[in-house]
Amino acid sequence: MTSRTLPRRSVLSGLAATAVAGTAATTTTSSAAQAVPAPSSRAPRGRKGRPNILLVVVDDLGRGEVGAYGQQVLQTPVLDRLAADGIRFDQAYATPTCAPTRCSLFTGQHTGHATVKTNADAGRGLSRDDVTIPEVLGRAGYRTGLIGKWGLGPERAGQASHPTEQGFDRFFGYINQSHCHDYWPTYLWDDETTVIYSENHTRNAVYAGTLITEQALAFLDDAARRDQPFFLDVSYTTPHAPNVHIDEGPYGDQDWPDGEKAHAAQVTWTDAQVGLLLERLEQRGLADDTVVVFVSDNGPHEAGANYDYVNAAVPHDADFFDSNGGLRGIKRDVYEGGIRVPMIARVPGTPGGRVVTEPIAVWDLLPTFAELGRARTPRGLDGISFAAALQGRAQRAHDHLYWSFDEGRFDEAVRFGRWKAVRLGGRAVELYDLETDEAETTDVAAQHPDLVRRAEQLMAQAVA
Ligand SMILES: [Ca+2]
Repeated sequence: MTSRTLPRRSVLSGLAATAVAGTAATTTTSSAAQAVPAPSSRAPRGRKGRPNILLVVVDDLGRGEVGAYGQQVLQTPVLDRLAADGIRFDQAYATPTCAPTRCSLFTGQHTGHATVKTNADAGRGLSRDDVTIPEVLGRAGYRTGLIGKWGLGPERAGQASHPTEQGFDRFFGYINQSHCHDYWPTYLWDDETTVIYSENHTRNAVYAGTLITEQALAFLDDAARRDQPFFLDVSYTTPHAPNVHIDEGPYGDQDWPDGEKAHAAQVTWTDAQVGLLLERLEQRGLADDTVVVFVSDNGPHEAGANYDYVNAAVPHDADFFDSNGGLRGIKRDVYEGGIRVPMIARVPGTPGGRVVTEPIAVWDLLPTFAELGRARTPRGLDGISFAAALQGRAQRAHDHLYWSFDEGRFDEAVRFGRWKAVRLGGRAVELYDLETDEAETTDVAAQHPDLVRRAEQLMAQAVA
């Protein structure tokens, strides 16, 4: 294996240093005034000064399950280190469930406008009209890969929603989002074909998460030999149910129910996989040229789930490890616990240990990555670029953020500034002041009829 020698200095350092030096302060970061490296005097070679982007998406990891967000029991040393070296987003949002988050993430639209608004929509998947992150970056010369969970379409090669039809040069993993939770699958997809592993589900067969890491590392090895920037999305399916794992990790001696030990092992295993990816970036000389973003797709779950390769449902309680970190609700809620997720980024050449408190959402990733990659940003997005926050500059704020959840009942939420409005099943709008009541305990709608009217207008506009 040969690897190309890359310039040691980050391709981003000059940009970030200039940006921070040119801005007196930012209200959104805790250490923006720290010294940053001097701008590079050398023009970046090969990749034309555009960073690689490594996006790691995990499944149902709660904000409270990460040490950097206050978790005391579950071990997440890699993510804690990533936050120390980079940025912890304190108010990062996804949607209440898997498929809508992935659609919003890839297309820059909230669930009022996205093609896949519910998990049920995932069976239909993305359309040819959807413009995705890999399409946007691919047109700008990026090599693009998705390794792991897709969950945005039916299992047929060549049709509109297939990852390789939505801009990915390389795809390995699961198409169907129910299939994603078969951790010992009989088959996985490899570009447009399937690879068969066994005739039957068996806990002794290959663990899919290990294959996901192997294929992601292979993508990075390949990327290091190319004179081309890359966008790689590694989407792990843990720590989603079922609550089973290859081993109990560091928790074998704990006097916990089996489901909690397995869940804990999933969390720490997932953290370790991120460590393997970061280590490979270093080994291949890519780390100084690569922006890393880690995010979960929704709040924590407490599903037991009886899958056909697990003999019985293995319960897990979201309160056992305080997985939502004291917020209200879990996955499938439009309260903060369902949608506010752990999100950590590392940007070479910028100060570490920063905390960004400005609200941002997964639908901001498309315009953010487009700006970083100097690609053309599509018009009409709900997302806005948070490249400024990544680079330590003052971040433009969203006017508002919108969420919906449509599984049996229609729930909506909208956030504007400090205010968060929630409407469950068409009932009266609830209003919370997140500045003083982050846990959404006290409905103040009656005291603020004007804000309730504004929330109702924003909700109506969001689905118009
Ligand atoms: Ca999920």
